[in-house]
Amino acid sequence: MKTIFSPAQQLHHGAREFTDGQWTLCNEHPGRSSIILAELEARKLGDIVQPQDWGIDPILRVHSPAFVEFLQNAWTQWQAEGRTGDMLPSVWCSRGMRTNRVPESLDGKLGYYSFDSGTPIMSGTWQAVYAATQVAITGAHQLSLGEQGAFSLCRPPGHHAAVDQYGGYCFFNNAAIATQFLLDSGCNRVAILDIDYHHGNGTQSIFYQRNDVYVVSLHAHPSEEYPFFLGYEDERGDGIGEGYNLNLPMRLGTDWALYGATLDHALQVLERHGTEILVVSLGCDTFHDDPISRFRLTSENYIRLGEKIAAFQKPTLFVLEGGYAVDALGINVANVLTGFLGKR
Ligand code: Q9C
Ligand code: ZN
Repeated sequence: MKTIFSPAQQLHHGAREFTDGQWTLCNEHPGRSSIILAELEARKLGDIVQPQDWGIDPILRVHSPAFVEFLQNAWTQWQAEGRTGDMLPSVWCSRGMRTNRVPESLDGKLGYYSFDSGTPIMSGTWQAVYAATQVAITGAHQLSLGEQGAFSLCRPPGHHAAVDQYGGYCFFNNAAIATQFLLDSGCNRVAILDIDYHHGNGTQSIFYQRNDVYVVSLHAHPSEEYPFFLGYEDERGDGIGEGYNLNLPMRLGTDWALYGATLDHALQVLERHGTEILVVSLGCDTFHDDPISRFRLTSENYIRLGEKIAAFQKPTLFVLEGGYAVDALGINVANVLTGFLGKR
């Protein structure tokens, strides 16, 4: 099974995010991919290859042209204004405000196109987020060629990114772009299984009114955890998409006993739906030692998790999302893939 990775993804390295009233070092940084790559190489889990360049069109199948153009030009415009720090928003369009006007000012645009203060744009962001989409698409292409599995080692992650909004360390929704690419390649009954600790609000919103992609997400309950404003159990899809979205939120402190059982349930639902191809938004921030999360999975649990997904017996694309306990991240991600490969 191939891992796809582009060194250009490392060009995104934001300095700080805003947490607890303080500037803290970004949790989402290049060291995350480096440690995963090192562990995959040490375990000889398959070739690590660079992505092909599929251009911008597959991105535009998911994201709006204005949003893509904003991300492409934001840093250049920021520099032209003589500003030197990372770009971070500090005001957003909220209830009662004008949500349909794009301001001319860069600070206004930042607030218009984003939803949190943890996701800086800097000099290498565009190159990295573009590369991450190509990594995701190349993984999807592997499946369309008939491969049974592929791992798109994406960073920055993607599942919080919506059609025209970024946040939660995510800019382009890599998993959604890969999924759309599979549909456009003639695949049917593609499902997304999101097992990042956080609800994939972006993925949900992209497919919410559609019946061509079934989206199932296991995550910390949004009443207690980021992103707070989406991911509740009563969100089941809208219009023709009704019944094509399933949220399985769990309380803080959840361990493998509940998590494993919930994953079994999710896979049963996907089986009943008739899923033919699976895109897994893989976050290892469900780990007990994750610095920003409060689930209690162990490194060993990730092997079992990979085995469960293997037992589902569908071609599977893993797309990397979160996971911030960097010392254990390589082991945890490699454990998922080891469990998956061992039971194929
Ligand atoms: N300092 C993923 O796991 N927390 N994203 C923001 C601001 C955001 C996590 C707090 C957590 C996002 C892909
Ligand atoms: Zn996460």
